[in-house]
Amino acid sequence: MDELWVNVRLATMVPGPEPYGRIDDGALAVSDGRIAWVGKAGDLPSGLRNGAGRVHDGEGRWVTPGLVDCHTHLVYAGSRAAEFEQRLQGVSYEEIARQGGGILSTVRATRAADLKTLVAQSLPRLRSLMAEGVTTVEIKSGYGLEPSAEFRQLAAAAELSRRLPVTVVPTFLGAHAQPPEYDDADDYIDAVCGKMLPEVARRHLAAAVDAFCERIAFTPAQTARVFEAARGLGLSVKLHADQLSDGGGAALAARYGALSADHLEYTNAGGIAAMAAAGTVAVLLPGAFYFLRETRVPPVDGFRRAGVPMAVASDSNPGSCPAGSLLLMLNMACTLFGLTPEEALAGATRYAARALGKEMRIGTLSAGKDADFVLWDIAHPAELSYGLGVNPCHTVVRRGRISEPSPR
Ligand code: DI6
Ligand code: FE
Repeated sequence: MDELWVNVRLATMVPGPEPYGRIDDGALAVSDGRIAWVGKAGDLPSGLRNGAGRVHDGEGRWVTPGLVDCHTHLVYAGSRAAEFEQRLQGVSYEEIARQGGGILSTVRATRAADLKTLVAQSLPRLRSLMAEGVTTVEIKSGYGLEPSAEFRQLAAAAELSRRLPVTVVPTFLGAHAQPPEYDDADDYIDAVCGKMLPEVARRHLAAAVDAFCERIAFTPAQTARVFEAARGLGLSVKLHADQLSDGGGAALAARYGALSADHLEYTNAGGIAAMAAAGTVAVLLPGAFYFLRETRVPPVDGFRRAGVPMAVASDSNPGSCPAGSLLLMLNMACTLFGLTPEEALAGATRYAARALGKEMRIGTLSAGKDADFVLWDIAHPAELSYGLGVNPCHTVVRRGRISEPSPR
């Protein structure tokens, strides 16, 4: 049965002459979980108006596409608050990692957790994002670093999508750190490529493969091996690139046709040009920049000039950004990185969808796409980037159905 939403102001996020793809006095028709029609209420075909099974009055609220968080590590066990205290005393993130803390401390906790515990600890993190209108979330593995624990993280991500009204896009990040039982990183990369990736592909455990290319993680050559294997199995790739140093990660990602390259604080001009040519999305993670008290900002102007689309994501993870809010990231993208509020919102809708290879299904209010949208108590869409710790979310609709608010 078709449903109709009327008396709404639409920020469709479809590019065009109107900022935010704005349509005042809009209407939106939903059929079978998809957007059947969207536009000015006055243009609504009479068949849709008269045939609607139910009409919802938006009471003048703004409606945006459901938010898309295209980069998270939210399935893990434990906390790194003690490490945060250490960092505040002056010990760097890299030093902590080299001492066997950092990612490896979360690996120890995650390996020790069973599926039930992992799901229970991850649920509130996901609920917190969803309470602000997130309807699609990417979740990476990477805290197992051995087949059973990596696959358990991906199983937990799948279980979250069964428990909550949210679309989960799983990513395999086996090449996140060198596990303690390996002396040689290349031997571990052998295991990732030879054992884990084929199973990920065969069991459809993840849609894409990510890696951490950095001084404290894997070299460009090791990353390239992971990408070769992934592409050979028909899996998409993406990369944690140039976060703490310029390792040529952006260009490497582009060379393999990556969906996205993420972080990018140290990306150079060659990397920007390569991303533009390859159509690779730049995923900006201002929360990690903030939480690690970094000083080098990503080359946002360069991305703009080259026409590289920019997404904004939470990076929700225990070490560099224990975030439960994507709206806060929109604010930080503006205040710390210089995005406009419109760019920030496009970064959490349209371009985040593209970073997940899902731009045909989600990311804008367009006929034919999934009916994932949010009604907001705001006077202007810039307010979504303006507030700090403010949640103006009124109603979330996913695949045409109103999501019941769930406790955080
Ligand atoms: N870069 C990050 O910011 C996260 N992973 C990565 O490759 C941090 C992960 C962590 O510190 O636990
Ligand atoms: Fe990350």
